Amino acid sequence: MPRALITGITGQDGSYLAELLLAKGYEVHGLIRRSSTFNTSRIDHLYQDPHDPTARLFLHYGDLSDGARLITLLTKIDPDEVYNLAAQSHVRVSFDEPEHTGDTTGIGSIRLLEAVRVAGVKCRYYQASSSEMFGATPPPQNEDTPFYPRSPYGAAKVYSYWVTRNYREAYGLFAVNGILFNHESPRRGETFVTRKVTRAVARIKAGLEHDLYMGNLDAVRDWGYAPEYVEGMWRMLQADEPTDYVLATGGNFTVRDFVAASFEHAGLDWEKYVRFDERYLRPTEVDALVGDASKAEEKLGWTPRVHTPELARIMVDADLEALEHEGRPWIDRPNLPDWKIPVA
Ligand code: NAP
Ligand code: F7E
Repeated sequence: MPRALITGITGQDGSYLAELLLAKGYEVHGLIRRSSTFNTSRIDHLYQDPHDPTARLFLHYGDLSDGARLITLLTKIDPDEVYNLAAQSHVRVSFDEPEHTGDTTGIGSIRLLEAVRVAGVKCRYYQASSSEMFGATPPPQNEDTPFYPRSPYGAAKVYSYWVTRNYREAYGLFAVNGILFNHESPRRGETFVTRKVTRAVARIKAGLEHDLYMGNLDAVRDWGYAPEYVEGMWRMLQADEPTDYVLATGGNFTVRDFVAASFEHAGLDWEKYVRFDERYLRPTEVDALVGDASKAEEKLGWTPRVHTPELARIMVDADLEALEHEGRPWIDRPNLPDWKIPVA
């Protein structure tokens, strides 16, 4: 049975990747951070009692800031595949917490690579690189496009990209960078622009909110569907040779387009609800990211099926449905674990 370690398993991508690998018959190990509240809501549906002899999902406390712990875990788990998805992943927040972002999103990767090397583990390694590394370089962007990061987050990802390549060249590690363009889903964090919008649409439709405050509506992005992108990550580690790939849809939409499509899907006129607030602007913006994923298509047979307009509809529908269930989860979702059932 192949064994995988996922850092960032509690995040959007980590949860979909865990699902995919379990469905493929893997034993899956996930790194989770200690938190004073539960932080596993995206993977609770996958939880298995570790006392069950058929259990294939195991969670371990750890943090990318703790290199010694990473060595201990790599030695103990001895994985065939390591997916490094953990990061402080919010671009705007990286301007508020630049040092922390550098420590986790940047140095965290070399701590993990060193743990792989020092533990002597023979595994394949995936690094979650980002289109934010292209920053100010105009689209379309592919694997040969020069990097010009525009945030502490983008700069930290460039560092992680290069150390991943360096461990491939220096130590012969099967290490790849997936340079992924924005990918979203109903599990997207609530402060990224797509989810912020679709969640607000549902709440406005339900009469719970009226105004939605936003920043730069002119930014152009190429938004794809996260479950398809994690499948691309897996394909990268099954290839014959380690190399780096862009995953993107090639679509070209402004934030305003996404807002308009989402409100329209719920039968609302966005201009009646959306307001401007400068707090959502970034000191330096990335104006346009549009990817060219032809290498992944040619070498991995990877092609995205869900494009941005359909993605907006999927996310609005999911947020409308979640809101419908929010008030009475114990009736509509009888299989919820009992610690999630609100006290009446
Ligand atoms: P996400 O939802 O923000 O998840 C980030 C994960 O990292 C969470 O599980 C988080 O744990 C964990 N984490 C944060 N700091 C950590 C630390 N110091 N030690 C251990 N774990 C830590 O991000 P995502 O959207 O799934 O993205 C996955 C990866 O792909 C990230 O590296 C992101 O930067 C990169 N990426 C994302 C996109 C995109 O469009 N989604 C595009 C390109 C690249 P908690 O749950 O405890 O916070
Ligand atoms: O912003 C604009 C904002 O925060 C998208 C991360 O997954 O993808 C993501 O980074 C755009 C930007 O994502 C608001 O200025 C306008 O131009 O959803 P976002 P991001 O910065 O593109 C890359 C590939 C990653 O690697 C990252 O981890 O939307 N925008 N108004 C806004 N953005 C937010 N968050 N909130 C607003 O109110």
